[in-house]
Amino acid sequence: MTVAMDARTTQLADAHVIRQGVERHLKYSMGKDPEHASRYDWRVALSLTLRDRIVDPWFESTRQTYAEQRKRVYYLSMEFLIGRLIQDAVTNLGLEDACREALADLGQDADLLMSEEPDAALGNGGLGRLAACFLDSLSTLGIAAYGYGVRYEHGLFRQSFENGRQVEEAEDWLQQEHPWEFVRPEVSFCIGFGGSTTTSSDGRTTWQPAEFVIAQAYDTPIIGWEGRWANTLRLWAAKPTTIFDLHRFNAGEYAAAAEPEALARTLSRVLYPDDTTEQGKELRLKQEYFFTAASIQDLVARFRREYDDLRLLPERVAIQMNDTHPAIAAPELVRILVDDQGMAMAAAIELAHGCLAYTNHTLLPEALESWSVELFRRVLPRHFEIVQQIEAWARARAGDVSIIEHGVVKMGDLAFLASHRVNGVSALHTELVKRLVFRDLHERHPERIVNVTNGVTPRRWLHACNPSLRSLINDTIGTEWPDQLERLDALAEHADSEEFRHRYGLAKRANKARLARWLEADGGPRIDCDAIFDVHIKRIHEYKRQLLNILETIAQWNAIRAEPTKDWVPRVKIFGGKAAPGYYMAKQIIRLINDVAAVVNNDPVVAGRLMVVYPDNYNVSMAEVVIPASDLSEQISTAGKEASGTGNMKFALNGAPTIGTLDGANIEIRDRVRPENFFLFGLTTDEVIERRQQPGYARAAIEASDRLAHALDQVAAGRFSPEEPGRYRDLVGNLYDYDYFMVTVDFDAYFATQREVDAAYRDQEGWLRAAIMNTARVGWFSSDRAIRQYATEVWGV
Ligand code: 26Q
Repeated sequence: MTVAMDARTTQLADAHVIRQGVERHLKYSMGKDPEHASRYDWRVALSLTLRDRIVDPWFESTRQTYAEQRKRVYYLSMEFLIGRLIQDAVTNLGLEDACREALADLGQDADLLMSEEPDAALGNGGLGRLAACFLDSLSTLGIAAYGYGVRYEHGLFRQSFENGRQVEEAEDWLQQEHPWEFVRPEVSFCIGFGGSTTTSSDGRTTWQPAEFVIAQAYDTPIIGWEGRWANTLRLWAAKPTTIFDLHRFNAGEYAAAAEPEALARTLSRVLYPDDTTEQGKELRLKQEYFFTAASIQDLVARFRREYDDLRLLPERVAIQMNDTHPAIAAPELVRILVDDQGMAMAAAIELAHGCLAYTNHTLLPEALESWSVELFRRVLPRHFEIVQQIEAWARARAGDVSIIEHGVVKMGDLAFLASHRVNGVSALHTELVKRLVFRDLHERHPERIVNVTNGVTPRRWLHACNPSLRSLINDTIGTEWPDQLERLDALAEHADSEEFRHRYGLAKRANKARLARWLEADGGPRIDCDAIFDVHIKRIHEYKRQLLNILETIAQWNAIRAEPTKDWVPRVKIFGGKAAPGYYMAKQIIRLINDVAAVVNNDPVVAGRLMVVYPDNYNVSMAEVVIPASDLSEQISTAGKEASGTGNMKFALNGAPTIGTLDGANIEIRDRVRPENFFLFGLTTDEVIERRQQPGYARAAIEASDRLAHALDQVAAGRFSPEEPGRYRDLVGNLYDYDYFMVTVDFDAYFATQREVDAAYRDQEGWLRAAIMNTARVGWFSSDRAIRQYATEVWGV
């Protein structure tokens, strides 16, 4: 048989099995006959069918891990932004065509079903999406691993716009059946809070918590590339120890009877919609402890089932803390070893230290977690004592260090000192972590901080989301690249082929048309596919400088109006992103973008040559449509503020050159794609620090730039908010007086670089060449490479 016939036979067989599975689940899991089944029923039946296909490799992976007594990696994260899972399963199992065929036989449209799956949005942004990409790579590489997190009832809020303003609504992904998970009622742990500690005459301390909740496990299998391996994402839901107060119910106090349940459930009810500031203090601390304690207790129990000797822990267990949110893992592990297992304190700390590692994701001082001693002690009295012990242990080794200082517990310092490795997420960020965040600790432990630059999974971020480019790549260099992404390098030589460039251009064009259709269906305006699709999608934050982008838009609008007959390169500015609900400035920026869109998009003089579109509720699924359609990637953070960025990698991979600053992973991307294929502008990190010392730097920058001054005057005077002329007076005033993020200082360079982009885009052949070089040169940014680095440099697996 030929290879092609072989493949066709397999596909037919797969399609047959899928079809049978869907029919069976429709009937026996959903209780529907095909005549009366809704699209929801079909979708869940499909998901269950795919899940069935994952179970065997999942069992096999677990068996192998036990048989070989492998070291396991535990990835603890408050966030897992995994998005939709049907496409993911189909991609990794190689069932794309079979699925489509099976569903067509059943009279169903596979793409439609998949597009109706709700996003699992258990995260805010980069840190949560990174955790999801890492799970994908851990399974692809066949590393025995567990993701541990919280099964939030409500993921990140739904965003809509009312008169341009962000409005938040509770997200409700669990309203519908979530077919991917297995509930594990038998895997539950009792998690305590509050109370006090007592020390007996033999010196043993015990903790008597004042209240308890149950942490119950829900497992989602995570299948790797080609279904070779599967790991588990275990999410904890909070349940009450007593479900219901029957006495109160019988006394007619119906609401009060349900109180124990309501109270416990708040612990896993919502994801904190904030990625900068600490807030909701007590509940947040309890959430962190809740999922971390359950995870540590679970992994120790698993270890105990296999081994008698606790001293083997660091050989068999690696615990990665995704930022400081799970840093309570350190005292919790020590507490279990000392209080439950009877080990000596110093030995226990030593063992914990051998297991733990910590990834830092931020340089923003306001995002570094700290808890007041009063709160910490009240909620976790025993852990407070242990933190003091860890501090003393660290002092004995490294001198005058502190975790508790000025009445607060510094979680970054705790995570650093309790870990044997600490890593930054890009080369620059790692250097800045050494220089700024942990300067003193780094001097004392110069070997501890290492760099592991982030990565993204090419399965989701190229193979699945960009079918047109995927087939071109397959035709050109073969199909081995999804788990060996550096093979994309072989595309570079094809950049010289006119034929290849043409086909690459057609793929991009198809994606742009797909986005244009999606936008219109979403209620957005019709956009011109000949225009540059210039995309800025990420959380809204002052340091990410969406304000710089919209001010440049205004300046360009002015330029077009001044010379309406000139041959302008058409551009569509696409924004996407949510602001933390309490972040006033970020919300003002959202409103300004929407206000500018209303004016610019309806200006007959501009006639569609410049448009601003801002679809609401940006999420993973939107990114999957937008990124493949992008021509230009906006990565314009103030230098020194974006730890890494991962969107930057996804854009480059999908053939959108970057306009950006020397910040985070941009620097490494530029090194690889080469400077001529990257639009660089702006102050460097050191220049930013220096400029801040100069009094009146913002005012000076504004006075030196007519373009900027004019745009700011328009905003301040209400040109985009005629019904409320003073709406943006604060926003503009703040720029004059306190432009901390250097929007004014970088404005002229940004504007000029955007004009270079225009010129470059006019030369379509040159542009395509640059786009191809971006795809070809960023294979290194696969999360497989990042995970390999963690495996050797951090975990020792
Ligand atoms: C802390 C306390 C209370 C409430 C919320 C938080 C909180 C929540 C989320 C603090 C930080 C975050 C998220 C941070 C984050 O996403 N950081 C991003 O991490 C990416 C992965 O490393 C990087 O690429 C980005 O540069 C970084 O901004």
